[in-house]
Formats: sequence, structure tokens, C-alpha cells
Amino acid sequence: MPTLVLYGHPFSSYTQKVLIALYENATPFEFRCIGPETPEHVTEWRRRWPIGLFPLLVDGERDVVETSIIIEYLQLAHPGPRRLLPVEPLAALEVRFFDRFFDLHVMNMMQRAVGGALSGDPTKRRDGLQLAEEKLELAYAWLETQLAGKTWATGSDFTLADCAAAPSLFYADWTYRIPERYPALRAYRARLLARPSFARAVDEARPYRPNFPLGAPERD
Ligand SMILES: N[C@@H](CCC(=O)N[C@@H](CS)C(=O)NCC(=O)O)C(=O)O
Repeated sequence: MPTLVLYGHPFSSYTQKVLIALYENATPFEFRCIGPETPEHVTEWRRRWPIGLFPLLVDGERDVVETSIIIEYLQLAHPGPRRLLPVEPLAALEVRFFDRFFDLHVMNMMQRAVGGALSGDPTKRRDGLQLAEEKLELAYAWLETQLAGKTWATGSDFTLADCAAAPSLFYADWTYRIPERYPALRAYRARLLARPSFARAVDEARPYRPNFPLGAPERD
């Protein structure tokens, strides 16, 4: 029986970030989908984390929230063969920085556009998209300067930073397509999509694509 329970939704970018970490290490867990078909999961998740953001990891009596903290917790409490944070402190700091970059400057900017579209208000939709495009353009340009010659975000090892990067860039590209002038970034996104842990999360989320409020493209 797995002791770990993950509350989330397969189509949610932040849920996918944690799923990647779990799949990378083949960590056993039970997934509890937060959705209209399972109101008991919604009630339990809200009771445990009234702030109302997911995913939430439950390990016995312990509730763990915030995806970066969840992934660090998994490494400490349920380590597997693949370290997602390096041992060396400065290398770990670099990984944490890229994790913050993807969450704050890619994932959250993409979510502004999605939130605007979900509001149903045409002005909010337009403003959300405009802001996302401006901010994603800045993020893409900077990432292009960072990724040349690297396999993963911080070098040759797949880390927490790549767990954050995969769903961020996946949905960001649907929101504001990565221009051809950023070939290193486009190639990095393609490598992330080919990574089995993320490919599995993408496949599991496929049935929910019609829910993408900006219109999911045919690619990927
Ligand atoms: N900083 C949080 C962000 C989590 C987050 O924004 N989750 C989204 C789903 S992808 C959510 O719960 N949205 C529900 C809402 O905003 O009401 C983390 O890393 O866990």
C-alpha cells in the first residue's frame, strides 16, 4: 500500500511538475483527482489546505504543499535512484534558481493568460494574453542565452528545474508559441516532451485538452 497520496488534476501544470518527480523515481503513490466527479477528494483537499491550491501531497499525517517543497520533501523522505537536487550546495542553489525562474516567469505568466480567458470577460482575456506574451518573450529570450550547450536546465543532469520547466514550457508554447529565433529553447522543450516521465504526464492529461481555454493546438 503506498503511503503517499497526491491530490491534483492531470491537466494542471503544477500537478504535472510533481508527477514528473514521482515518475522519475518510480515512487509509489495514490493519485486523487480533484474534480467534479470526486467531490470527496475536493472536500478533503480543502480541509487539509484551505488556501485552495493544488497539488497537495499527503504522507501519513503530514501535509506537504508548494511543488518545489514537495519535490525536495520527496528527495528527503522517499529518495529514489535519481537525485533531483544536487548534493553540492551551490549546484543545488542553481537548480532552485531555475526552478523559481520557470515557476515565476514562465508558468505563472502563462497562467495569467489562461485565467483571463477562463474569466469569460473579453477585456480580461485580451489583457491576460498581452501580458503573458510580453513576459514570455522576455523569459524565452533569456532562456535562449542560458540553454546553449546544455541538455537540461542546469547541465547534464535532469533536476527539479526540469520538473518545473516541462509543464511551464509545454503550456507557455500553447499560449505564445516559442519563436523560431530561439532554437535552443525549442530543442529543450522537445527533449522535455520526449522524457518518459513527462511524456507519461502529457498522455494522462490528453483527454482534458478541450478544457484549455485558449484552444489547444493539434501539435504535441
Ligand atoms: N506555487 C504553487 C502554485 C500552485 C497552483 O497555482 N496550482 C493551480 C493548479 S495548476 C491551482 O491550484 N489553481 C486553482 C486556483 O487558482 O483556484 C505551487 O507550486 O504548488
